[in-house]
Amino acid sequence: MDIDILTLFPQVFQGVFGFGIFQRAIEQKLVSIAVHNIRDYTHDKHHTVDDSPYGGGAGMVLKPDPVFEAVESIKREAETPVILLSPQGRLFCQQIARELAAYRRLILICGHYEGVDERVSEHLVTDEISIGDYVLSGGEPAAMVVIDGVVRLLPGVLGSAESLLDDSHVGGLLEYPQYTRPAVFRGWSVPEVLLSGNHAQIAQWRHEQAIQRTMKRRPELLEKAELSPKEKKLIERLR
Ligand code: J9Q
Repeated sequence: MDIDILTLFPQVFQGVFGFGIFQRAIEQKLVSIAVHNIRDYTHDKHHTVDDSPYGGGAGMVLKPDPVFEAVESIKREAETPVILLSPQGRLFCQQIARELAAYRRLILICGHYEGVDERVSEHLVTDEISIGDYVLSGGEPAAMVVIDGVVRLLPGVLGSAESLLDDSHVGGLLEYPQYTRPAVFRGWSVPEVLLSGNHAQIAQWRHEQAIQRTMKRRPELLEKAELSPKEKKLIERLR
């Protein structure tokens, strides 16, 4: 997959993709990431990228022309999504990550905190994505989140063990608690059942923990989760 990032702050991405799964994926040519400075697509002496809003008000708005020119400079197929990261977008989730992972190429535009000329959203962008309801100073951290979520789904990026683990997450429940050595740390013991060697009992305990945790911390996830009749009974019992 080829990913193009359009930003006013290309330095922010320096080094971000140099570690872990990204580094491997890039080395294996499974992904290629190009960062473009929107300012390079201005033509005036001062390389102006933003201006005050028509109608008045505080702050600056990202001008449309350099953004259009930057996108148009990228060779792309007609179906390539042009994605604006903005608080007005649809909320990023695993389903959207899967959807985006199916494309050959993605173009991501990092907006300004103060806003982007609406003609960019209306006539250039094909998809607008938000990573949640909080204020960021720009779309850059949101682009990193989306890229992380998408790249790990590309064939060959994760090892088979990690992929297997990943599949189990998609059931819609939170994870059960994990422990590693030592069995007693500062007086806090690992739950007895995990040391028992009884794999059926361990699996059942983990499943109960996942359901209990989800009930307590993210009850709205349970509403959407695909649950077996057995699981529904268990929830009733735990309630
Ligand atoms: C560009 N707050 O916030 C949440 N998802 C994206 C954003 C965002 C923001 C400001 C500028 C994107």
